[in-house]
Amino acid sequence: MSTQDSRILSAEHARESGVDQPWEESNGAWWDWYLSLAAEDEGPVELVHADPPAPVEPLTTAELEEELRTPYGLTDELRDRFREEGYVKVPAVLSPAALAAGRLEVERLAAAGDGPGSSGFLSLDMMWQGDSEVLRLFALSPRLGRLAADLLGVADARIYHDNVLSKQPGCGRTPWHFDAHHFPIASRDIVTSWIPLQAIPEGMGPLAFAAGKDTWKVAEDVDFDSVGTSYDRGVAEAFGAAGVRVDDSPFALGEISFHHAWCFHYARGNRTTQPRQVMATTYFADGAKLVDQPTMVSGDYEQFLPGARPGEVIDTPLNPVVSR
Ligand SMILES: O=C(O)CCC(=O)C(=O)O
Repeated sequence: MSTQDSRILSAEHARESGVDQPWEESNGAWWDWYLSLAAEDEGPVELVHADPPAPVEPLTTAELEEELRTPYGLTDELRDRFREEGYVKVPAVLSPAALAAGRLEVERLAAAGDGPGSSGFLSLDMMWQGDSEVLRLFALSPRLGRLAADLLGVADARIYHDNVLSKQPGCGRTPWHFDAHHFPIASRDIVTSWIPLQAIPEGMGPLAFAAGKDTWKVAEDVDFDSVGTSYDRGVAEAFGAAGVRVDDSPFALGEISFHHAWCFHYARGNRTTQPRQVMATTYFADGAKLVDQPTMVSGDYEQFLPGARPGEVIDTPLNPVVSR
């Protein structure tokens, strides 16, 4: 698919290039649209051979539950880094055997479904509501939920949604964006954990972050473009001109990142022969409200916050507290 292809939007959405309208299609279609807003990666497009992750005996469900329940022990240095930079990469959060259990499950579910959309990006969301005990344990993990609450500096965190983000070999860039743009939650206390299920070398498209808690202001005046790549290019130019530090470093096995909802991030395409398998879970502060007017950029939010009412505190059965 051409990255300029605006046919991914329905006729009505394409006619109106504004975003003040609800998203009317599936979450998978939302990702296909979103990736169509990315400019092409620079450099060669040939795929580089990568071996599958080395086989590791996965944890049993009971062992996984224990690991995902046990607190991590966040250091002040990592917490302060998150608050200064808007993101942090936390080392050795999960064991290779826990990640192996997650990866096996993601591969099973990816094979069972309809496969990735036209972009080569497979997004499976709300997996904790499905039949997978393993993905439920990851999504509702107190270890991860407590890390989210402590980084945000709030008493408790609720889950907004979980996602499997499988970027197939050859899938292009994820464009520059910040999540607050598409989260319909009226709070600054929102964070996403990004959990690679294998090490992610540079060529596989590690999530990359614009450092600095106020860096979003640098791109504040770039107009959002719902049909072309000008927003992605405009944000990159604004950051380049302002000398913003971009952290596009690889992820070691077990390392996971947390990015604040106002932290700009993007990911290069996957130029390797292996799928880039990731889980991502978004958390928000207990007590936060739904915004007054969700838009199409909010995606299929009613799936994630069923029954939540504009302007009211979010407290639905699909958004339990996960920090304890
Ligand atoms: O995995 C990707 O390429 C993008 C993920 C992302 O933007 C996010 O988790 O906030």
